[in-house]
Amino acid sequence: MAHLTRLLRRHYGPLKLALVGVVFVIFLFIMQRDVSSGDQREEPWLKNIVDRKDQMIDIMMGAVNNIRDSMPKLQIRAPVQQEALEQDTKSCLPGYYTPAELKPFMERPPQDPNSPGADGKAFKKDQWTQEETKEKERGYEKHCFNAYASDRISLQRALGPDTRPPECIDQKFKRCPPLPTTSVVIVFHNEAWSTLLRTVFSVLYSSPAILLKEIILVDDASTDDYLKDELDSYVKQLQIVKVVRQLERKGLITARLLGASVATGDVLTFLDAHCECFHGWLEPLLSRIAEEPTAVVSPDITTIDLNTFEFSKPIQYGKQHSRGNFDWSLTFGWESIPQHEKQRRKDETYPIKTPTFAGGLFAISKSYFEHIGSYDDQMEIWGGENVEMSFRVWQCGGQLEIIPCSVVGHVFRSKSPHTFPKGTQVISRNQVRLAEVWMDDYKEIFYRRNQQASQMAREKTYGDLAERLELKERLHCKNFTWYLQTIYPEIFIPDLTPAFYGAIRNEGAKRCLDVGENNHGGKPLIMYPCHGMGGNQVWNSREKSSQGGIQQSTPISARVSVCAMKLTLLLLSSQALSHALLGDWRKPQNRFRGCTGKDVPLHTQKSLCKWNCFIGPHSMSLLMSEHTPQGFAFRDCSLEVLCCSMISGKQVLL
Ligand SMILES: [Mn+2]
Repeated sequence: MAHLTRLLRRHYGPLKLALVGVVFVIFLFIMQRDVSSGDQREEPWLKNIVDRKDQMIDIMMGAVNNIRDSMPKLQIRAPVQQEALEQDTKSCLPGYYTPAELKPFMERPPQDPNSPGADGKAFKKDQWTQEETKEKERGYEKHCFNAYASDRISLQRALGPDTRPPECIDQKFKRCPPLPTTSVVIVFHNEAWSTLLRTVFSVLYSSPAILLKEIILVDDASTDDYLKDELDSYVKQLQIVKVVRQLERKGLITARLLGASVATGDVLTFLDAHCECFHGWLEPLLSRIAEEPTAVVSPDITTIDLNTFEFSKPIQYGKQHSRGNFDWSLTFGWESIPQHEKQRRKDETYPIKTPTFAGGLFAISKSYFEHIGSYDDQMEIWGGENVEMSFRVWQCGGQLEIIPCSVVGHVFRSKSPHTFPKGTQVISRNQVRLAEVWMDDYKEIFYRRNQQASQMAREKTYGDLAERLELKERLHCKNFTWYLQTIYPEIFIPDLTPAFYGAIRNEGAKRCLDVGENNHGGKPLIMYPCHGMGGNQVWNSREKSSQGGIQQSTPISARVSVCAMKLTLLLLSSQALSHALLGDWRKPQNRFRGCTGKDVPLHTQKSLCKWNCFIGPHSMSLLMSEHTPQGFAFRDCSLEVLCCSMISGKQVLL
């Protein structure tokens, strides 16, 4: 038996293995018969039987493990996990890192509490000479933030005491598996000297020396002289800071790929060029990646005021967190985290799952970054890459998280100071690329909202997608329905194939019915100049309906009949709309009426253009915007003339 065990514990080729298997089954059969025949025996034998059973289980377990080990691996896992395992065996002391072990790469010099912006406070100045005002204005013009203030705040400024929640401050990090090292990659283009260097110093002063492999500054073809030789020689003194340069302006995506290609750390940490890192920002990010190598983690991004450079410090208790989302224009946004996610988190050290991420500041295992397809390198300049990566990471088996104990400040600007060398259509192009690869049929909802994108998709001018589609195939990524249902079930999904959609234009005023800003239902609608870009002016019919009449119409009456059809649809779909929403609009007195006060028979096409507006508290439209799950009530006569026509819809020919 021992001989057999020894045999089984060694590795075998498939043939030998099969042979061993057969022998083993026969052996089991004999043993089993032996054991069951023993069942009838008397007491003294019982112990013997139990022993034999134990032995048999041992042998079986040994054999099972042995066979499993010798099987070819059917699934390809992220290579990073194996690397992490290797590290485990290399050097893994028990217990937790001590503060001494995690001491920063550089010690901050003593701070003058009265210096401008000290401890993260706001820069203040009351008296301005003409010269200073000019300088300030130039700064705003060039950088879209107060560079005058930034230039006067110490590059080494500290951010005051650690104000994070206590569990963040007290968080300990296991030595095993060890925290991975990181390369911090910072892309810049004509960045102000002071913001760029303050970012660098901030990393050096707040990142443990044993974890910070290097800082890589990637110059995306800056044109300012001070960012050339002067920068090169300045960072030499900082030892682990290097500059790599992209000679042609290709944008953030290729610049990051260039940075990643020269990085030597286990983890890539991407930062913007105008950031400041708070106490203990790095360890929680790296610790989460050590624990879950497929996690793509963002810090909690706090605001550095663009006017005063005041750093908004974290609060100890009761912080209301946000997570990333997107709308059907594929624009990234923030929202409060839903109740179920709040309940899952026991304290602030728990990550927050997020459907999308801002994409400016995050950390990812370098090998996982490569495994998951880094970036779509045919995306240009900027825009859409964060949403692309969000969908890709989730759909292909990773996770996107915000780590609240990691706090990094960022100067949020209200507009971009940079030019788009090929115009802003590159954003649409990037978005079409991501929609085509990751969104399946849901891409149509996006195309309805973005005419430019829709045209690119039709004309196939978005470049070659073969590599990205191949990646999706190779990684066995899940579809977009799965993403929506599992990762972002809270999202409102408009009809995939509405009977009608488009803008609703007031023919007299040439203005369009518009959802208005930040209107997620409940606010009145507005009339706004028609921009033809979709966005807040996209309306869908709520239900599919095969209404006739349009084809036979002359262009003018077609316009009218669309209105008629919408209203007819309203009647038809009334069962589908909730009563709360509808009120009692079906009562004759609550039907649409002209401003003359006369009832307008809904089926009379001719009379529609005489309408001035919809009135009455329960006047409803069956149309819904793509923003909100509910139809809107036209409550207000000031909506101007609503003799409308659908424009830019697929089935409406005007
Ligand atoms: Mn930025």
